[in-house]
Amino acid sequence: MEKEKLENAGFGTRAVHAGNIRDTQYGSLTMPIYQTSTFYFENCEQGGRRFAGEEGGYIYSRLGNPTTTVLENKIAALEGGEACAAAASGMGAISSCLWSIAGAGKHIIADETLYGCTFALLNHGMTEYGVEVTFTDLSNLENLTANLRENTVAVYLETPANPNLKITDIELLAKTAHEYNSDIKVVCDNTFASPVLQSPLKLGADVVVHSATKYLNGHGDVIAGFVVGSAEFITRVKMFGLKDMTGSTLGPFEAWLILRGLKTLELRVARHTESAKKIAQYLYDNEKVEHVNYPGLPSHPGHEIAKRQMRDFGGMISFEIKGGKEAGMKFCNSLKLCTIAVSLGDAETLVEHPASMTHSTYGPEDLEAAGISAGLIRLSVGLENVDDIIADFEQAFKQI
Ligand code: LCS
Repeated sequence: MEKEKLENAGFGTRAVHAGNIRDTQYGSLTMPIYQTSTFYFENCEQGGRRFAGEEGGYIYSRLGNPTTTVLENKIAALEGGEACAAAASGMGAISSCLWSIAGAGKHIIADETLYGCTFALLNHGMTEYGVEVTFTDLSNLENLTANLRENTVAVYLETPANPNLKITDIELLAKTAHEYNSDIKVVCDNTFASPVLQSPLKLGADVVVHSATKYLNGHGDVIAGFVVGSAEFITRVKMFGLKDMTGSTLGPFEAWLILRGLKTLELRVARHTESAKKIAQYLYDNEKVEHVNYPGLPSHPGHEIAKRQMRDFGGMISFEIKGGKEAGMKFCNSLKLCTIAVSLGDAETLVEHPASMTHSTYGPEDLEAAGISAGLIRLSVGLENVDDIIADFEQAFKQI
């Protein structure tokens, strides 16, 4: 398909075709796996020219690899960004991104509800090296304006947030941050929504980060991450953040698995979402349930913003059962079809207990501020038939 046509093509078409190159050597339909650490030079002069940036071509797979390049170009097209850098994990992507923006004496404003290891990186990682970090509730714009400073270089958020599905208005946040200082990078973790459902860059964010371990790969067999943004910023992430600071390079085989997973991303997310809507309503109507967090429910405080900035509400839910942590644990331990595991966005329905698992990096006071109660259960709705998931829930509720 011609490039211009592809830019206007639907998501599924772009997921299959964007960024692809034709294999002129053998006519391979799928992108070959260039399982190589290094690339030979015709002579020393050519090697020198490549290192000096005077000639294109690959050098060494930490700096770039053909299989990974196709994947990066595809992700950039799906997020609507100029360029993308792949990393060996979501945390590799986030740390490479943030170390490309901040250093000693610089200030980051971060939302207080974040994936546990992102919180750890910001709260007891980067601060060790002289970066100042303010945690606040960015869904309330006043908290942004009150904390912006001359040395603020980044505003960092997840929406929907892990694990309580809090929604933040990306457009309003980015506008306000940029009015204060147009150089501030608004970084949005788009893992929970995926590019199928939300386009933060189009809403004014500067950078999107992903744990590709989740929906993007979608099959529970890869750890990976991405940073997407302007060509200039991604060059810095690749040539400084990834190359020198973290070395968190994605392997070509993992890149190939994600290319395979992306072909069905739109279909999978539609199914996850359709089932999650039914399960959220089922939980909402269940008298044993205290509270349900799902942006698609009108009772969710971010429902109106989610309707505006998301194309649909996604496959993640969290909820609390009456009886708190004890009842929640009993419920999870009674499930037969659904699996107790961290991670999300897989074919299997997964449940976990954030306070003791994914968010155990938070102290007790931080947990409360972040809206992560002791009894909260997080649910990643899988691709099984929804009636079977609900039947499993029914029998588990009977055990309480
Ligand atoms: N961002 C979000 C929103 C995440 O949920 C995760 C991982 C990461 C970044 C980090 O990505 P990774 O390095 O694991 O690829 N979230 C996990 C979770 O909720 N359960 O297990 C991992």
